[in-house]
Amino acid sequence: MPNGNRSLNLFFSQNNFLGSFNDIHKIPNNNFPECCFIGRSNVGKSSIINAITKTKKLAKISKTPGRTQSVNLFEINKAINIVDLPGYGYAKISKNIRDQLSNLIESYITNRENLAKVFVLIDCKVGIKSSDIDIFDSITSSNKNFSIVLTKTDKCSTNFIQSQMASILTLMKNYQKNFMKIHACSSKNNNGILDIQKDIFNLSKRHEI
Ligand SMILES: Nc1nc2c(ncn2[C@@H]2O[C@H](COP(=O)(O)OP(=O)(O)O)[C@@H](O)[C@H]2O)c(=O)[nH]1
Ligand SMILES: [Mg+2]
Repeated sequence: MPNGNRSLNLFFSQNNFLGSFNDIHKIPNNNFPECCFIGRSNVGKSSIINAITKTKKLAKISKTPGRTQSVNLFEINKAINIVDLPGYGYAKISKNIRDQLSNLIESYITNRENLAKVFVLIDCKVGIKSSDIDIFDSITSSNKNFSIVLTKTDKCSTNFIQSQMASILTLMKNYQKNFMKIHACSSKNNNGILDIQKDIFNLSKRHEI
């Protein structure tokens, strides 16, 4: 399927930024299924949303970790929402703000009714940290589904990517009920982005019925 991604790129290019929100009760509800991207600061959340939607405009790529401190909502093709969540685990912001952000993330995951899937981003080189485990636990206690996305694979060898995936899959045995899949991708060379686009597209179809 050499041009298999052309129609998906077209699908994702129909997108709208609906706004940034600091209070989960203020996020508008258009009743489309929603997926969100979450992960430690600097893991590549904004870059991956840009890569998926094939635009540089949508998510502001911050070179300063911890800068994105609100919930950013995008609507794709009047069919599905994508959410860019604030990063966690960034040591250089005050404990007060860190607590506020983790409350915002937790409250979003727990209360957002149309949230169909959480993509937890893990930097391939860095691997899983305890703050990621806290997120897996929050997601599973809210009984939401999640997939893991290994990011920045352009910086790692194929062998390293394989071994990182294998060790994460071992850990995921503890999360069998809610863990769906592991993706490996790079927003720099676009490897693996098509796979994530397909996943999100399927999510929008499943909820049309
Ligand atoms: N090499 C490489 N760098 C990346 C990739 N994705 C993001 N980055 C870089 O990592 C930094 C943080 O990315 P960003 O998307 O802002 O991360 P966020 O804080 O999670 O939103 C930026 O300097 C990006 O250019 C990738 O796939 N490969
Ligand atoms: Mg960001």
